[in-house]
Amino acid sequence: MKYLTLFLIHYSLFTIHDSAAAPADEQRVTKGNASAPEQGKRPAAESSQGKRFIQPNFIIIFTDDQGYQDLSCFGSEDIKTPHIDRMANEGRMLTSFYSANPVCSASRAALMTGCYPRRVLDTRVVLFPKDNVGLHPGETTIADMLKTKGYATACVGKWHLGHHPEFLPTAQGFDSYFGIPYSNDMSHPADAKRPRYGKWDEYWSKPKESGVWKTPLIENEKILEHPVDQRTITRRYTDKAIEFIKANSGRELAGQTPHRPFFLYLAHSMPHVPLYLPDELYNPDPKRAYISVIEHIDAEVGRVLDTLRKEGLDKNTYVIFTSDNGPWLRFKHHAGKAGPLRDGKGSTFEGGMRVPCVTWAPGRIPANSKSNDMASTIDLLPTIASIAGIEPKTKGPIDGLNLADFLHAKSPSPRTEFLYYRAQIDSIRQGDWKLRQQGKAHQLYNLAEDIGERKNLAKKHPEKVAALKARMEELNAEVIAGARPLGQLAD
Ligand SMILES: [Ca+2]
Repeated sequence: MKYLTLFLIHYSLFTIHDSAAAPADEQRVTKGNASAPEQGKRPAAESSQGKRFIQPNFIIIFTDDQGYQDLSCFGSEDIKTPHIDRMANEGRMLTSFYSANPVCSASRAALMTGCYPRRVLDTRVVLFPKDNVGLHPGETTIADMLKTKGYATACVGKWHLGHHPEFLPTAQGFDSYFGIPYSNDMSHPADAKRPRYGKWDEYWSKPKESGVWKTPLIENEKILEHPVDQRTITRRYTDKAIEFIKANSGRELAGQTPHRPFFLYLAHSMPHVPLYLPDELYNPDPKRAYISVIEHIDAEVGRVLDTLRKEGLDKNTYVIFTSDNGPWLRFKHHAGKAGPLRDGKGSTFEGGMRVPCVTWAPGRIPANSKSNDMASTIDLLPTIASIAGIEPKTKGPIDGLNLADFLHAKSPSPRTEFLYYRAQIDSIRQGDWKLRQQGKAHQLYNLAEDIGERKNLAKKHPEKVAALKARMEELNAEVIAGARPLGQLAD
């Protein structure tokens, strides 16, 4: 059997490390909800003040290559996103929110583990169908963590942390998986020849030929459809997500669905190229391709939010909408925009990693609020842990910080520093200052005054450059010293 040995090793054999702070809302959490709930009962506990603590649900909606400006509420001039805008009106927009890498796999590893990708994915940033590696199954993902508290967990959409069964979501804490295992421009290894790259107008003109991209659709560990019909995939992800929400809603009316808190990771595979839409939404004008795809995603996000409202879950569910990295600018109207930020996907300028972020939990997260404090996808694991009343037992140290009070607008963000990695580190932000190191050259920007990173102040402030460089090296050395192995298939 080819299956790797590491897959058989139980998590508890690894060093256990308490990495996050105790729950922020102590008075609402008691020992009574420490064990997994019985099937059919929503875990609840009496606090010392007699308030009942209902385990909240969590949904992360993660899009692919969506730019900082690609929502109306983030300033888009041509895309209309009424559903996500409503979410922002009812919730909190974070305008200095960072993905932890400017490309797919590394960004997702960071989101799932609360770690800079250099700590958990080595120097790999994008995994390909020929690769025999993945995120180590011994890592603690958000799903693993929530399972310790009896959560139902589902991953719907693009995974991209290893496509072999040993690395798929069902090996990483998710009860179920429905989605594509890598990007929608990658083919199953049996179809090694990839269509000519970059002819996006041509592909857009032939929507019925979406099958030229031989990307498989996987259910749990098995291929369900190959190639996946990319025209309908965004909608089918949503259908699966809604099915999962309803199955765990605990709706009294039906009396049949079990009461169970849930975690849904809904990772749309677009607007990564190639772009496709359901037939009835198709517009032959290629200049409308990207715009229409985002508007379609927005409508589908609206369906998820409407389901929460209809099922009476809107007061007890956190929804976080964000993107895995900036827009792939060289593909023009098949890509988004990061204005007013500089550059896009693949870059450690702000446009590559600062992404739109809208958080929503009516009655918990204040409505119509906004913050420009620094925060990152790596902070979501400890934040969710805190809100759920869990002290995460991760495989080793993590880099994320607990943002629960910040999300609830009770305190500023505790994040005052952030490291920017591609395969290796090259930048640091500390407060308003950002240092980029490119070979021997340095670029120093004050983001409060120069969000577009146009005015290099390195020569003017050599002492600042030296201090930030030293700090970047110090923090990076900690990450590298604590780096953990990538998951490898046995020979
Ligand atoms: Ca991406």
